[in-house]
Amino acid sequence: MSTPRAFITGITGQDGSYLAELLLAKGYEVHGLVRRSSSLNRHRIDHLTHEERLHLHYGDLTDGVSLVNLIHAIRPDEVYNLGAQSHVKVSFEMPEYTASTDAVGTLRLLEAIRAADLDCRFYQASTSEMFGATAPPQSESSPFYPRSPYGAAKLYSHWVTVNYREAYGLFAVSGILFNHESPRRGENFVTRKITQGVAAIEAGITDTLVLGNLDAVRDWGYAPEYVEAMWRMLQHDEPTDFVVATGKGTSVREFCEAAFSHAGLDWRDHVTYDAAYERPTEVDALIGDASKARDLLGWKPETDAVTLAGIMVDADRAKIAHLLNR
Ligand code: NDP
Ligand code: GDR
Repeated sequence: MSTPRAFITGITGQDGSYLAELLLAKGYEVHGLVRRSSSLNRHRIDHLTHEERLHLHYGDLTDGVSLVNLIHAIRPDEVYNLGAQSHVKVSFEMPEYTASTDAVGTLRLLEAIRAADLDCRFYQASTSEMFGATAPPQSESSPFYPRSPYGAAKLYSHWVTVNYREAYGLFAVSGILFNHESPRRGENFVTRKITQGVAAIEAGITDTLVLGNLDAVRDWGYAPEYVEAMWRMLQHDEPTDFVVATGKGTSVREFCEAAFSHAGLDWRDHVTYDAAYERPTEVDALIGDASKARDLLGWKPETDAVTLAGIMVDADRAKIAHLLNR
């Protein structure tokens, strides 16, 4: 059997880096899309760049020509579309760019696959943000009600993925993933902001952490487990969409409490509020029902939010200790 070939957009992001690791370990040839920037931004995959089976290509989801050329040249067996402007609050400040990347970008990629007449499997990184105002628990059959330009853009991509499956028979699936975190999480998402804050407070670098809405409830899982679910979706015998979640809701306040107490600190002594971190429309509560993934893919989460907070605090502590050289 020939070496399977995967193409990942968003390979420099949290999920892309874990997925690249997983696929390389499974023997894949992995091709990743990287964006040109004035200084290199590949710290999450630096440890993989010695791999002979890893190939990085310049391109952008807003540049259809680059996608057409790459898909034509690589001829992947599996495409994972993880690239996105993924910050909900930023999407209110950059709605048009968010739509171009997170909505039309998916269409551009699907059209590139169609133009190349490829028999390949396609994974779309859909999100619990598409449920938005719909009350939990949310499953594959819950109604969508996005509450941000990000959620609305992702909803377009979700439906266009379904449509390409139905219209052209493409093996295209949408993974509706609930929040998942790790030590590689971007610093301006709330979990990482909290765990970095805890490590900095403990090291005496700062004394306060400024946050917005503490009442929001999210279903936080561990990112390495979630990329395994993505891969399983593309190995399934039929293309169908899946919710991936832990099924347990935790408020931002509770996550704070867990992270601070892991370091022997009381969050109430350090956390202050700034309305600047609120969103024009908030998503109050997301808690997923992943029974379908459990039943059809044999996937189940292993790490709960409190354990996750501990893993992330320990990683941020180690980073600070390394920086301070102690
Ligand atoms: P990150 O923000 O960590 O990574 C996003 C990736 O997309 C980066 O590699 C980034 O490149 C790339 N990217 C951004 N804009 C473009 C563009 N215009 N063209 C090409 N690539 C681009 O996200 P995550 O890894 O956390 O998430 C992966 C995907 O899953 C995203 O689509 C996200 O919306 C979705 N998702 C994430 C969830 C989560 O909880 N993490 C939950 C549900 C869905 P660069 O490094 O150059 O910025
Ligand atoms: P989310 O993640 O919007 O759920 O999107 P984020 O961590 O940004 O926010 C979670 C909740 O925390 C509240 N919050 C704050 N958020 C940030 N970023 N910074 C703060 O200081 C702060 N204070 C309180 C927010 O209001 C919100 O309620 C993530 C992204 O990964 C998306 O790409 C993905 O699709 C969804 O998860 C599922």
